Formats: sequence, C-alpha cells, structure tokens
Amino acid sequence: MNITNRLWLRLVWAGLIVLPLGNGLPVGASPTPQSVEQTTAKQKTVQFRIAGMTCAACAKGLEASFRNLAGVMKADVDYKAGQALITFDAAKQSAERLSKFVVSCGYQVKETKVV
Ligand SMILES: [Cu+2]
Repeated sequence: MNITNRLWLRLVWAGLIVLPLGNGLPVGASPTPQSVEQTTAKQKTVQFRIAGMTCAACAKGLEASFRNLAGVMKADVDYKAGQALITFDAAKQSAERLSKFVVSCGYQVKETKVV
C-alpha cells in the first residue's frame, strides 16, 4: 500500500514536470516563421559607366570583386556596354565607395547614376 502510494505520487510529479515542458516546446514545429524576412536593409541601385575594361574577363572579374564587397546584394558588369549595375545595402555600402573601388581596380568611372 505504502509503496503503491509513493509510486503514484512519483507519477503525478513526473506528469506535472513533463506536461508543461511538453506544451511549451512543441517538437518539430518552429514558432518563428522562417519565410518572413525582416528587411531593415536600405536597398539602393547604382549604375556606373566604366572605361578601361579590355575584355569580357575584366567585366567578370570586376563583377566578382563587387560581390565580395560588404553590403553588395547584386552586381552585373557588362563589358560591351561598359556598364555596371550594383544593388547594395545603403547602411553598409555607398555609391561613392563603390566608385572608388572601381578606380582602385584600374578602371575609370565616367558616370555614376543612382537608379
Ligand atoms: Cu580583360
């Protein structure tokens, strides 16, 4: 009788402890929706007219370099058009810094246009 009572008590205690935990942490169900992206980024797009590129590889190289820069979301460099279209987070990057970067790569920026 005594042993049965204690066993029953332990089961109750176990139930009290386990149940709230079980309710608080649903297994396999993430409470935060992953698809909703909170964008605090101030997106800006700038277009450069670039001189000095001598082949398509120059454009590809410059494009890859742009993509490695902080805050750059999108980079497209067109050799034939002599143009670069860069989309960036204005909190981390600026058109002026991007322009200086182009110059530091050995090219000339003929025109900067915020689009
Ligand atoms: Cu080249």
